[in-house]
Amino acid sequence: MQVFGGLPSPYVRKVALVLEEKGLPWNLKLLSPGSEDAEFRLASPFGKIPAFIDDDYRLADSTAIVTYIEAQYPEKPMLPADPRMRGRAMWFDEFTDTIFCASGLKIMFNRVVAPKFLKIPGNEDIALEGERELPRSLDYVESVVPESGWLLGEDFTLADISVASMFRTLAYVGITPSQPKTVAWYARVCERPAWQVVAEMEAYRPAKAG
Ligand SMILES: N[C@@H](CCC(=O)N[C@@H](CS)C(=O)NCC(=O)O)C(=O)O
Repeated sequence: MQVFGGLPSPYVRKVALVLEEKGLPWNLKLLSPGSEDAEFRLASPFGKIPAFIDDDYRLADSTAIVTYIEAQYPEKPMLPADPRMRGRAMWFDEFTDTIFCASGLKIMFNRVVAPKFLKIPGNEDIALEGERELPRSLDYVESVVPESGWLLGEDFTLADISVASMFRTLAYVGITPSQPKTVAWYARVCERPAWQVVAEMEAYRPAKAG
């Protein structure tokens, strides 16, 4: 299996973590959003990362990719079988993609991706807007994260992967979890072997990254 993109993206890292947790063989083709790489564009018609290939099957969007991986390779499930728990897992994934990432990536894009990776100026007004929006997501996570175990209980799932992946991306802009239950949960995530494999693959290591 091949994943296209860069691991600083919370969406790309999410897919990488699911593949590693499941122990599936995969490799990363490093490229930026909008790349004209032909294989990438066949899988990602709008040029967004991640994109994904499994044999002759191509797909874009982290949630779509994870849904495929889970259905095709059901061992070591990352999505619960129980309907209510599965719905809850998808809620955490969706919350992260559309609320947590929406504010966090305003900061990440304008302070790191644009100036350091794309060599174009970032927009500090948008970064500041992201900073103003971010606390509601951080407070929400603290309100739902358990004292022990994982977001859905005993099983480590996509819910933990999605939320933790965005925290890892925030480390690039110097933001680390600060609320006690979130700090402890994130530390537990960072101890997982799959997390450490993917963290090792990330070339850029912020000082306080997990
Ligand atoms: N919902 C998509 C979001 C993917 C996404 O927006 N990726 C960003 C990088 S973090 C991107 O490719 N941005 C370029 C663009 O929007 O054109 C997913 O879950 O994969």
